[in-house]
Amino acid sequence: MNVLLIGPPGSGKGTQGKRLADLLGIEHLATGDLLRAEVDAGTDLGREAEAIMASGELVPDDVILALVMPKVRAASAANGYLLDGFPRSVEQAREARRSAEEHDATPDAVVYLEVPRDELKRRILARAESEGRADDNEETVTNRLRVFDEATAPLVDYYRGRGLLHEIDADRSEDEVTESILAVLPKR
Ligand code: B4P
Repeated sequence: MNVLLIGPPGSGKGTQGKRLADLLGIEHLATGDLLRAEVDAGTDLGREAEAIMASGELVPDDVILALVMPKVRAASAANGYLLDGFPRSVEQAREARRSAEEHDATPDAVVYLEVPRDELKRRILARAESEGRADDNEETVTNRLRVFDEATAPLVDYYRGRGLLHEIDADRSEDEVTESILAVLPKR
């Protein structure tokens, strides 16, 4: 099964992505984690992405697509993928669809995690205390939420129009959110 997990920063994509991929036996591909690994490894791509991520803007589409699409195709040819944090814009979604259709790797479902704004900020600032991620601070969070509203939120209508969207109330415990997602995924 191939699943896309989208939602604003702090909505629980990383948390649910790991759980669902384990439970479903599919590969967890998180574009944020892939980018942070490139930054840590000091690659050319990592150097290009580092400042962009620290400001809360989106890394350019060509960079993300080159990083993620080969992994998407390989995972789809195996047991499937849980893609967390991608696509981040309608342009990324269109490009990904073109490539996925050629390789029979299109998503079976899209899950959108909904959480009120004040709870998103609370979660991210709580993580700032424990993990110290470069983009988890008050100023960058405000920009990440603005970028989400402008670039990523239009994906909700895009996928609703394609009949793939499941909207989940993610302002609940991690276990409740996981259960709700499992309940809406197509049965295999
Ligand atoms: P990401 O790593 O995807 O960061 P994120 O949106 O903040 O989500 P994350 O998965 O970390 O947080 P989550 O909601 O799980 O991206 C970072 C940056 O990389 C972007 O700003 C961008 O620059 C770049 N990037 C990534 N993908 C890109 C793309 N496709 N195109 C361009 N650029 C891209 O969790 C947040 C916190 O909430 C956690 O501490 C968690 O413990 C907590 N939490 C989760 N569920 C909870 C619950 N039910 N109750 C209470 N707390 C919960």
